[in-house]
Amino acid sequence: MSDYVQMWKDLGMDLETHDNLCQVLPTAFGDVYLSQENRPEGMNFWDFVVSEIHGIRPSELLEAQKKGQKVFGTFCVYVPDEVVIAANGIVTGLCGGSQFWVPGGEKVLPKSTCPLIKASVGARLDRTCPFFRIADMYVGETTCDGKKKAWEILGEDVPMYIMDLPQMKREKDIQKWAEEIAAFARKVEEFTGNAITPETLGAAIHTINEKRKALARMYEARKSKVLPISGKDALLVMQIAFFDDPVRCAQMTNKLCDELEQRIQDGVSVFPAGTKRILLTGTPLAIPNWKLHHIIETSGAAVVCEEMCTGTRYFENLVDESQTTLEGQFMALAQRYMKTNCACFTPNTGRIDDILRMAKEYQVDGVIDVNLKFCCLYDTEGYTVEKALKEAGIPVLGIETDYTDTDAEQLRTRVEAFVEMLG
Ligand code: BJ8
Repeated sequence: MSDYVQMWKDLGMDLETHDNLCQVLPTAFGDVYLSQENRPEGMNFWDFVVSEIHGIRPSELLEAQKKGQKVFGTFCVYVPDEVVIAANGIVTGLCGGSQFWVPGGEKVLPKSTCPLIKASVGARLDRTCPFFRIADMYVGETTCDGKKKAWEILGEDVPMYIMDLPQMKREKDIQKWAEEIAAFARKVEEFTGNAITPETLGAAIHTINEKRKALARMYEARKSKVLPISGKDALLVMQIAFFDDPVRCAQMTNKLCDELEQRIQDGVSVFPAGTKRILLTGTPLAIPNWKLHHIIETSGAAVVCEEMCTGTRYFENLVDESQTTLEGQFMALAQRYMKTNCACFTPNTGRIDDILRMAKEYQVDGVIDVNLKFCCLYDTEGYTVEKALKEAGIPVLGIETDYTDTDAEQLRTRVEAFVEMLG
C-alpha cells in the first residue's frame, strides 16, 4: 500500500501510527484467510480489496470528490443509502473493527464503552483511517446511548447529521421514520446541491435492491449441505459491501455466486461432510474483526449464517420499487428499514423469529450468541434469545468478547467444548 503515502499525507493522516496498522494487517489477513484451503476463485477480488483497503477505494472516493461528489460516512444499517445515491452522493461505512483504534477512542470515551464505538471514534481522532478523513459528512443515528454521545464528540471535528430512529415499531413509528427519511433527503439535497427526484430515488432504490439480492444469493448458497464457501469468506464479502461501490459489489458477488452454485452442483465443499453448522447472532463484526469466525472454523465447525448487521440484517427485505412519488418512496424505504430487527427496539420479538427461522433454513446444529463487551442492548436481549433457542431445543452458547486477543484461548476452549457437545 506504499503507493498511497502521498494521498494519506494529503489527507492529514498520522503516517507513523498508520504504518503500524499497515504492517500488522497483511499478517493477520494471511493467518486467518490465506491459510484456508480450496477457497473459491471469486474470492480473489475481495482479497485484493483487503490488500489495498486503505488505498484503492479511498483513491476512488477522492477522485469522485474532485468531480464534485460528496461522501457520506455511516455507522448503522438503518441509514438509507438510497437517499444519498439519489443525490449523486456516495456512502461509505465507518464502523471500526480493530483493537488498533480502541485506545484512541478511550482518550475521550469511558473505557466501559463498546469497542465498536471506541474504535470508530479513535480512528477519526487519531487520524489513522482514510475513510474517516475523506467523508464530507457523517450520518449518525439514535440507536444506542454510547453512539448518541459519541456523535456529540465527533461533531466537534466533522459535520454530523443525526437521524432520530424510533425505538418501537407501531404504525406511527413507521410514519415518523418516513418523515425522518424525508428530512434527511432535504439535508442531502442541500449538502450536495443536487435535487432528489422520484426518478433518481427510484434508480437508487433499484441499485441497492440489486446489491441486496446478490448478497442474499450468497447466503442462499450457504444453506446447502455442500458448503461452497467458508463463513470467514462470506463475512469478508459482507464487511467490504459496506465500503464498496454498490454496483460493483453486486456484480462481483453475483460472479462469486455463479461459482458457488456450480460448486454445490459438483459437490465441492470447503468443509468435510458432517462438520457442525453454526449460526452466529448478535452484535456486528466490523472489518477487520475476524476473531470469532476464525476460532469457530479452526475448532471443527463452520459458520453458515450471521444474524447480524454484517449479515442478514443488511440485505433481507427489499424496498418496494413500484412507488412513483417521493412521498410513496420515503414510506416504502421506511417500511423496509423498519423490518430490520436491532436490539435497540422494544419489543424486538422479530429478531427471535428471525433466529429461529434461520436456524431451520440454514440447517444449523447450534447457535452462538455473541455480544461485544459493554453493549448493554444485545447483552440484555441475550436472555430472550437464549431462552427461545433452548425452548426450541437448539443448543446455544452465549459469548461476550472484545477486539483484543487476550480471551482467544479461553474462547477457543469454550467453542471446542460446545462443538464437541453438538455430537
Ligand atoms: S442496527 S446493531 S448497526 S445500532 S454494539 S454500537 S448497539 S453498544 S452497532 Fe448497530 Fe445499527 Fe443496531 Fe446494527 Fe451500540 Fe451495541 Fe456497540 Fe452497536
